Amino acid sequence: MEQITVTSPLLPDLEEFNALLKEIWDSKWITNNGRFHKQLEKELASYLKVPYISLFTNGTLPLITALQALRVTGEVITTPYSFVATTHSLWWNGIKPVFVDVDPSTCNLDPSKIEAAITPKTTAIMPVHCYGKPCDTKAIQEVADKYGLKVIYDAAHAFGVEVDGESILNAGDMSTLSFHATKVYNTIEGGAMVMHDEQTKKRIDYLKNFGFANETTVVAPGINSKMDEVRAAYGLLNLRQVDAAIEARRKVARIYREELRDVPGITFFEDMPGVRHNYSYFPIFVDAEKYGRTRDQLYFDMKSVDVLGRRYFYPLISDFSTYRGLPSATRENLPVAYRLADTVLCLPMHHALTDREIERIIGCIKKP
Ligand code: T4K
Repeated sequence: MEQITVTSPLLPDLEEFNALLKEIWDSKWITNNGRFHKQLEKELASYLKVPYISLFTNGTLPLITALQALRVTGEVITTPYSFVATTHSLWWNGIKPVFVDVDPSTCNLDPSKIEAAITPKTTAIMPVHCYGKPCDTKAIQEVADKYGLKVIYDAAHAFGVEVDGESILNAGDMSTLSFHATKVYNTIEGGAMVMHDEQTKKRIDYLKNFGFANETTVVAPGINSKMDEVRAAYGLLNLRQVDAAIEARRKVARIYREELRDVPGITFFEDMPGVRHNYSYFPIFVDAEKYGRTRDQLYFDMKSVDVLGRRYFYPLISDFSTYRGLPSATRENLPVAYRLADTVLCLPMHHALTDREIERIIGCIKKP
């Protein structure tokens, strides 16, 4: 039987893409703030309901660049329950990550635990809207304001997520997105940063282009993290079909919930009131005693019949060798995150899953 993967990329129509490629070829302008780059920034700002956005070549470099731009140093409070890129961005800036435990109802940084982790060296908080579920941005901002801390949201999973009609990307000082092939919206590789004002956008645009302000002036030690014209054109086409893709994902989530609601030992998240979700991931949590199999048994049983769930995010970032020695990386400090990481399994979730495939996946989970 055919393999079912955890995700499958949203691909533009090849003929339409070829037509745009022809335009790029004819123009001979293939990168460095070209026509499609400008158009994609404009269309994304409007689609995402954000004032300013800057495209990047992936979702990791905007994190690294945001820390540079805000001159974050010392210690940053962050979540261990994410993809390694979140914490790596701190490491690349010589910043010490301080892990704080997460809230079991969202998998996101628990705001009530942040204050206890603040020291005189703390300069910022880097939360993640894990699986696209919005963080408690209000509570996080309250702590940040009280201690004069910057807030940079890793919103890699949160494309198009809104709370009460407002984009979640407008929270904090900056938010970053990933447009990797595995995301709800992709430009093959790609990413972006969202900011509040024109001045900051200008500064970020300099920073992602080596720091060049004009042909002869370098205003800062920037990096090269520009998106090229080919991927910007691909992104423009995918933007036209992303709403349909999110709707298809919503239907998959609805079937999963209906079918798995009564399976003992399997739990999952419901939609949050007032939130426009993007259904980027569908994590389930396995209580081995009630379910009769551990998470890993289920994961390998599924794998043996070519149904590939993924244990996002196991192991925790704090468990990788780079971070394991940090004082905040202990199981005692992070009991919730460890429990979640030990029991989570992300089911296949994408726009192109067929009813037969969904049935096959559910069959694996319901199998006694
Ligand atoms: N912050 C957070 C919270 C993130 O989750 C991420 C990335 C970042 C920051 C950094 O953003 P980027 O710099 O990556 O833009 C994937 C992705 O590589 C990574 O982007 C993502 N998070 C992470 C959660 O997942 P893998 O190693 O699990 O992907 P991989 O290659 O095993 O692919 C998974 C499945 O997707 C495959 O089994 C099949 C399907 N697939 C994948 C690719 C690449 C395709 O069908 N076609 C493809 O081209 O990391």
